[in-house]
Amino acid sequence: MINRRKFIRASAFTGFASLFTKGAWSMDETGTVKGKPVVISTWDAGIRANNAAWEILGNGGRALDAVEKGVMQTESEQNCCVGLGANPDRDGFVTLDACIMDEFSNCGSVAFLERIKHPIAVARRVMEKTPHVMLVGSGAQQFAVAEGFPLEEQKLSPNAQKNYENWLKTSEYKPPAINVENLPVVQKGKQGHGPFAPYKLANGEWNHDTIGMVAMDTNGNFSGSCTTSGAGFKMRGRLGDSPVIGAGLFVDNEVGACTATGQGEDVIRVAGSHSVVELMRQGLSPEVACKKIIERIVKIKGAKAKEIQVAFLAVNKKGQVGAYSIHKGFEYAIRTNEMEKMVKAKSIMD
Ligand code: SD4
Repeated sequence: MINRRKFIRASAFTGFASLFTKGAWSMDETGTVKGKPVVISTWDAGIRANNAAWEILGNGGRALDAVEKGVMQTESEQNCCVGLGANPDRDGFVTLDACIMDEFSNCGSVAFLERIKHPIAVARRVMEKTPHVMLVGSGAQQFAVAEGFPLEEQKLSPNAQKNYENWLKTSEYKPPAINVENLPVVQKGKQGHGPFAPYKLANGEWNHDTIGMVAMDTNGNFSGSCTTSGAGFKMRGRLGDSPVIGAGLFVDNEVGACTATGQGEDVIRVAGSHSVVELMRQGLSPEVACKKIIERIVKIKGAKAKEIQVAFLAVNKKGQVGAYSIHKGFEYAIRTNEMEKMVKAKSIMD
């Protein structure tokens, strides 16, 4: 992940200095973007991922190919939020989860996968070459190697090494809070409370560890992908929502697609992305559907909702795009024929 300062500097060079300015782009008040194709993805790494996806979508290609290629870009970025350069689990190992889903409701997933650079590509092979949906752990790795994916060296990136050493100083045996920069307790610089301990990375960034991407191609077909290193310093063997079809990602070609980011345990609890798509099927706009499921999580969590971040990002068949999060701070990247932007999502809490 690049931080905000670096991102704004980079965007000035690439001619996208007005990425956050209102009204400079063509999305109407219902969130409808003009024309197809469209690709959206979570957090600021999404800008570069969307560009990679656009090489396919912009040439009339299939959404499935675009969402695979798009997030492979992020998986390749060392020092980023996703892939082998990301933060390890509490035992010091990077374990990766990913899933992919196409317009025919085919889906594939890998979880607890080690030493493989592109888990999303392995997830696609699971979808296309096996009778199964999910492969995990050593079995997933064995399958990847048999499919010709190189087994990479087991070594932390320099950034992850620093983050891990920093975390080891306290090494609290609690799941860290994911994407929580706006929590008041964090802003005061105090230790978190409750079951989740907010933390800052060694480089001063907050912990985003995931990219979710959904796209509609020129034929109006949807696909989605989601790939993650999971929560940094998680318990060994922990899986979040990202590799779980229906939680971190869901696609229904008649309706649209949704992806999630944030505290995976709480996305799984409400079958998050599937629930958003089902509300869109009933006629709710993507933004309202995302909001309703965020509200459901907040209701379930009660006072503890203050301690977690969850966000959903969705697109429907009309080309409407929407997102919602528990806390302020969630943003997503969008690319269409007419624009390339970061958008700040609405939230329930500050
Ligand atoms: C997880 N949902 O493993 C992921 C984490 C995430 O930005 O979204 N981080 O729970």
